Amino acid sequence: MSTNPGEISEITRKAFAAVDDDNNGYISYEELEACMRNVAQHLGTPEPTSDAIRQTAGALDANADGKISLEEFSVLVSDLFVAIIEAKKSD
Ligand SMILES: [Ca+2]
Ligand SMILES: [Ca+2]
Repeated sequence: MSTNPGEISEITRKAFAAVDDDNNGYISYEELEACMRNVAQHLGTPEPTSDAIRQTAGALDANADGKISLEEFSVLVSDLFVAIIEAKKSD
């Protein structure tokens, strides 16, 4: 998998648009919750608790305005990529 910055920002934009259900340019806590529950269902893992969702939302919402911007969301995606790359290294 290639991970050049252009591709990462493209993936970030697509992922953000997928989670931003009402297309208002921000991910609300409710949209994040729906996304996390969906992902858990797809992976067959237990649904995240309300606490886990609040924690994730709070961690992403860097300026604490109650919504997650593309900029804030991109931090999560970059972290995911770093985690994937690190995991590959240890293979
Ligand atoms: Ca939204
Ligand atoms: Ca925010």
